[in-house]
Amino acid sequence: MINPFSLEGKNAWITGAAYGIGFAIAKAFVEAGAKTIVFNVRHEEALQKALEAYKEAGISNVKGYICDVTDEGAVKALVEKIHAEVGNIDILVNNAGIIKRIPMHEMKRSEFQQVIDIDLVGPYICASAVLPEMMERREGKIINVCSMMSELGRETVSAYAAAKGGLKMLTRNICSEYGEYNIQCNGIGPGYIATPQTAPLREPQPDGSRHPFDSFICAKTPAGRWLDPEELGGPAVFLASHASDGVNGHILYVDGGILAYIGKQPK
Ligand code: NAP
Ligand code: GCO
Repeated sequence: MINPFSLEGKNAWITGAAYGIGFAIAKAFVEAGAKTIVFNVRHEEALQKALEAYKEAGISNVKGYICDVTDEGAVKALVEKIHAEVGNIDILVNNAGIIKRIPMHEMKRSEFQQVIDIDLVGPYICASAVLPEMMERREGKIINVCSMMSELGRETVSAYAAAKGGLKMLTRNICSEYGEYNIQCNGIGPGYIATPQTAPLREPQPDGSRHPFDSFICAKTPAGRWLDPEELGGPAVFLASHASDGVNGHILYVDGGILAYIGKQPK
């Protein structure tokens, strides 16, 4: 009896998986039997640090490369290198992303563009690079890391929300255009996760009190807490495995119920 959730023999490329959500997804994939994890970062120092972290986590079937997801030539070269050194790319997780928290009317065009380039154009570049081989093999999994901001807005994150909203529709369009090749493209929509990206929103105030945003998010989450990156592992394994072969164009929100909840009434 084949376990539909197994990733045995599968190679997964998780962009930006040096730490945070991508690193947690990589660990979950390895636990599900993945053959090789590939990740990419922008700088040598981050690469060495990440390889150390994988080693400390007991993960040896991992290869790291330097590649900026916005650099089309570098991405195409990386995909060729992965094919030569690792083999097929069975699973692509478009995880790499940044956020800039600046009031829109104060945000420079270049700042807005940088978020769009990394969070939306990057996934387009990486997916376009892996699709030809997946089409040839008539099999593949693409998982785009979306966000609460694929559905909701908030002050200061206009570029990020525009990118993540676009990423939701890019996910649906890849599903529509490539489903006939037995390629499933889905999104995973984390809620508020405790990673370096959200650290500024959780830092205690100078007087030692809780960051107001920390209290706000806990009031907006039914469980009253931030989620851990590891809580994304199971849903990501599901979307990467044959268990989800019938799921396509779906955004699987892993938000602890934020999107379903009006928020805890202040006492
Ligand atoms: P993170 O801790 O900031 O990690 C982001 C990773 O992406 C880092 O390894 C970073 O490497 C890499 N990266 C950034 N720009 C890159 C580029 N141009 N090329 C290659 N790698 C690049 O973020 P995270 O919290 O783990 O978030 C991961 C993904 O989940 C992002 O897409 C984020 O938008 C999304 N997300 C996060 C949350 C949350 O609450 N944390 C919730 C929903 C969605 P460097 O060290 O080079 O910057
Ligand atoms: C923010 C946070 C969020 C999270 C995540 C929510 O400033 O509101 O950074 O954007 O990163 O995307 O799902």
